[in-house]
Amino acid sequence: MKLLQSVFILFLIFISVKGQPKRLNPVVLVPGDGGSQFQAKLDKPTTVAGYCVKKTDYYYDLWLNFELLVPYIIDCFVDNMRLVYNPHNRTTQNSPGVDIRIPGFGGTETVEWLDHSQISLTTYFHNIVEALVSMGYERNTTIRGAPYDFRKAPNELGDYIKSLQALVEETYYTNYNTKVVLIGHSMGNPMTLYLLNNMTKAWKNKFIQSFISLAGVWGGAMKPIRLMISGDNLNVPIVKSINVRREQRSMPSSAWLMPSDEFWHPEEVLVVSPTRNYTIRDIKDLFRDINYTTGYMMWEDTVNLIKPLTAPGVEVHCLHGINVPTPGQFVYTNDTWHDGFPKTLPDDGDGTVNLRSLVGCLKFRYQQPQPVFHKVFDGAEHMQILNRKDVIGEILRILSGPPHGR
Ligand SMILES: *[C@@H]1O[C@H](CO)[C@@H](O)[C@H](O)[C@H]1NC(C)=O
Ligand SMILES: *[C@@H]1O[C@H](CO)[C@@H](O)[C@H](O)[C@H]1NC(C)=O
Ligand SMILES: *[C@@H]1O[C@H](CO)[C@@H](O)[C@H](O)[C@H]1NC(C)=O
Ligand SMILES: *[C@@H]1O[C@H](CO)[C@@H](O)[C@H](O)[C@H]1NC(C)=O
Ligand SMILES: *[C@@H]1O[C@H](CO)[C@@H](O)[C@H](O)[C@H]1NC(C)=O
Ligand SMILES: CC(=O)N[C@H]1CO[C@H](CO)[C@@H](O)[C@@H]1O
Repeated sequence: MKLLQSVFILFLIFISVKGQPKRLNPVVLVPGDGGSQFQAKLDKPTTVAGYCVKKTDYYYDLWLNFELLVPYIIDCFVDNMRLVYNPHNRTTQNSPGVDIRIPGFGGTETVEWLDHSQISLTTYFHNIVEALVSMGYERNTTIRGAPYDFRKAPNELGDYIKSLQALVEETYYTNYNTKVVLIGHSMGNPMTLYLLNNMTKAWKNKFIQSFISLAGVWGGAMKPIRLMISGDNLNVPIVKSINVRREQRSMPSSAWLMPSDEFWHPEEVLVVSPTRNYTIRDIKDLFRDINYTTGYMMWEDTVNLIKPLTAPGVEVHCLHGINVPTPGQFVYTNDTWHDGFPKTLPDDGDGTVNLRSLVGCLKFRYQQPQPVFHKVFDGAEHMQILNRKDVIGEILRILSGPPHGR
């Protein structure tokens, strides 16, 4: 009798454990600068060269498409990808006659690869997604992607921020009211912070499990300053920096990612020109002296979007690299000022973002009751951090932690 009872109780326990499988917290991926695919359709009034296509009756891959980055053709690409700033209403528009769309919102495909051909050179969140799938996650249901027009900053991405909020809510509900983990990379982190700073405590408690930030740009970086002054070929050797500058400096996101005076000392020299030095207080003079006052207006539009840096009010896992030489100061000579490539003095960081900005998440520790975990990966370069086994292992560990959030 006693034995039968025990067996019955065991049976009941078995049923209840089986009936309530541990639910994985669904994940929403928020990509960084350059981390979303773009498609374009053209009906242009003019082109920059005779060999540029003027009209298409279909959408084609604009970013990332290596075929468009070869010499000469890249001039067409730059003209199609650039934004036009309107100083009266302080907003940007696509280049005349260029219709842009960002495919795949909600799915993972267009943030797993930057290029349709899905060659390994352009994997983005792919290795992380593959690892999640191997632990039981499923693309498009428990892993979602939130691509966006990375040329713009949150002041012009109101619709995107709303869609991101809606995606989090939808993902929560379609996964039996299970809280969502946000994973951001690079600029995707200040973007996510912008959303979270704008949501109520009640909303965050209901929908958000945690926020995993990879290589977060919490206080800007030096690299966008060089990009604004003289362009940046993004290490694609066949591309000349000056040829892509027109497009790069037209992006409000480039202005948004410039160094923050919360992280750079007012006396520190950021740029040396043949005639003077520029510090964080000289941004206005800098843009005047390089004859790009539009850049200054975009800087004004974006400088306070996440400043003062304010904790997201959710559990944070802050992961980033260290010990990779990262642009620290730019020295221009008469020969290079301001259309040539400067001598670049190194700072610590992940190759793209300066260390002081990467560790900006530590400020959250004193601002919120939720824990802020911090893990640094030696030599994890800004893009490679998405492919590193130790980083992916850490993400899996966080996601398989104790189940909560129901
Ligand atoms: C800003 O002005 C331009 C040019 O007049 C116009 O096309 C655009 O729609 C305006 N943008 C907004 C957000 O009002
Ligand atoms: C995810 O959704 C996209 C479009 O929304 C689709 O192309 C893709 O095949 C889907 N992937 C899976 C694994 O269902
Ligand atoms: C500019 O900055 C450099 C490096 O910090 C310094 O050596 C130099 O004296 C400064 N020049 C001027 C004109 O302030
Ligand atoms: C400054 O930029 C304007 C507009 O882009 C251009 O017309 C002008 O020639 C430039 N001036 C100098 C000194 O480069
Ligand atoms: C750079 O140009 C300025 C102004 O043209 C000149 O005064 C200075 O001597 C030049 N410096 C060098 C190192 O050539
Ligand atoms: C809670 C909160 O701050 N909500 C704001 C988020 O942003 C929208 C649009 O800017 C505002 O209308 C909300 O009040």
